[in-house]
Amino acid sequence: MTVVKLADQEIAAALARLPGWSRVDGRAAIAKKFQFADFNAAWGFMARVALAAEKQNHHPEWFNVWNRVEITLSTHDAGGLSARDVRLAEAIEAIAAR
Ligand code: H2B
Repeated sequence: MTVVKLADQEIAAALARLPGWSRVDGRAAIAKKFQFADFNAAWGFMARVALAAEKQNHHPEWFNVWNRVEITLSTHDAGGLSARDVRLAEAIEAIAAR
């Protein structure tokens, strides 16, 4: 399925509404580092994000060490950033804010 890539301006507009998210150097991706009280909280967050990702059929690249979770979003089907990354980032923000 063809996925439409976002233009630079659209990415900038989306990032303005997504605090803490920024473009990744050297690749078409956005990323954010989250920190929680402990592993239990980080894992609970990851479990919720995993369910949202599966629902959206759009999946994060992520890295966890104890209470830290680093998330990178990119659309490999598009070879760039798409509205799917923005939608998942918005869902992740809603989960983190709970
Ligand atoms: N996740 C991400 N991050 N990018 C994709 O292009 C993507 C995905 N594509 N999850 C989906 C699954 C695709 O590979 C399946 C076949 O629908």
